[in-house]
Amino acid sequence: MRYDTQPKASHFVDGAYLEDSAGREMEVIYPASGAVIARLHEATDAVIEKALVSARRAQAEWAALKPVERGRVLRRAADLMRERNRALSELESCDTGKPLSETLYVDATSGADALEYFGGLAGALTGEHVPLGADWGYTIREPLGVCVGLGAWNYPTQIACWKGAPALACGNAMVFKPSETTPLCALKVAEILHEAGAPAGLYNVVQGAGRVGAALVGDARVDKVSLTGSVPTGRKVYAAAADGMKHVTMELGGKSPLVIFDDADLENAVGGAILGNFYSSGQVCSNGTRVFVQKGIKEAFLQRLVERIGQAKIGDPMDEATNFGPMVSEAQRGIVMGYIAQGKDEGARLVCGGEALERDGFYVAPTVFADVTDDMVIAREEIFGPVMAVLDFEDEDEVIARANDTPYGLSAGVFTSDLARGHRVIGRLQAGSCFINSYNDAPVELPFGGAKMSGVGRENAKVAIEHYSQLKSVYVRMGDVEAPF
Ligand code: TXE
Repeated sequence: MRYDTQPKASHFVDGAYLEDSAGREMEVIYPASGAVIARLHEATDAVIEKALVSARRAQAEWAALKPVERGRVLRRAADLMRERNRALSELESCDTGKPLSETLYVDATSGADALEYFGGLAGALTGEHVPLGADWGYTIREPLGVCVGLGAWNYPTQIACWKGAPALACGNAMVFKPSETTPLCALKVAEILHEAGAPAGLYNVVQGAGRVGAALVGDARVDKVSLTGSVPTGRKVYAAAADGMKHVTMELGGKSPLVIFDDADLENAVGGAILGNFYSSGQVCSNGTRVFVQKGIKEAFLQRLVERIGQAKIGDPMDEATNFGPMVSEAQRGIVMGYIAQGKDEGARLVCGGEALERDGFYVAPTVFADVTDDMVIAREEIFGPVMAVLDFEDEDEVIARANDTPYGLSAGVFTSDLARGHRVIGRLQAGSCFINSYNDAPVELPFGGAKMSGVGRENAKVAIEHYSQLKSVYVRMGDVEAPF
């Protein structure tokens, strides 16, 4: 590998890289070849302790700054991320296997957007004055304290920033644990924040798997936990956080519906379905993996879909012409291939793909099943790979009921040229992040998060402030106190 992927040390704690080789060794595998590209160590108890102690100390110092000064640090970090976009994108591609044609545009750049947005908001975070007749009250917006971020492996830079930026803007410190599958990128985020002027210890990165995450969540010095991951892990982390009555944000999985009506613009609908199933090789939580297509447009849709999938450039993620890369890991490829076998067994019609590619790395061909029915496992469970399930429908009420018949509620999309119908249908779908004639846009200005089992709370937008701060209310009596005795 011609890129420098071995970090200076495994962790970034108290403003510097930190190693403790007593921790279990972790290998970082390049998904496009299977080669080991870095060796790290899991955080030991000593590393976790140092991270928490330094976070608490830094948080007090940081919260005492004027909010505009905090914002300036975040905006400087955003500028540094943009200046280094190419190097950060290459690292993201090494860590995840996602092609550079994606990472150059959506990873460090969306991380920078979050730093810029919340950096700009920092100075505007205030309480309010409340008139109470002769008396009055006011509120003070206070940080929560030390926040723990637990990352998934599909967007390691973005997740580190989406959690870190609002946390820091509100005056908190963060201890971030990346996914053990993609541990490299968050270290760069920590480095950049430190260089931009964040005090040592404000944003720490510690490595490890669930054990390290659980140790952080269970620590009494932690005030808030924000997880991006699967529903089973979300359940465990939410329960552990409840024990200490900690605040939580849960960004979990989904099995989202994408509804395509007969009157939809065909090319746009096919484009939306491709974005919602094959971007990042399908490893996106908000993907619209249940594609409900109205009967009148079904054959034309499938034909155009297969033609356009035929134009995918599958290959070396570092070649900028490539637009479809491997699965993140051998394990994930195994999970996806298991679902594909199940789809075949259940009698869904394989329209294209359906196999792992004969080449190095963990590639699975873009796969489409048609004639899928609601009860099939491939229509019910999150696959987290490039597998689209196409289901037929006839009318609006029917498709809404079927689309909502899932424990998940992360996203939903609709394609139609009847805008009144578009809004009406979205209004009735049970999902947090929705799209009309589009799919999978996630600008920092809009809240992102799920309904039902897909999560708790929202990331991004002004509402994220509510999840990283709390209000102190103060009653001020202007006259004498009247007591009963
Ligand atoms: O995620 P996990 P994994 C789905 C996808 C995938 C499956 C498993 O279907 O196949 O999840 O992926 C940490 N206490 N998504 O194993 O297990 C863990 O170390 C504290 C959807 O990567 O949910 C990691 O940092 N922390 C998802 C993070 O939690 C714990 C994106 C997520 O791990 C912990 C990725 C514990 N007990 C996978 N156990 C999405 N919604 O986007 C684990 N962790």
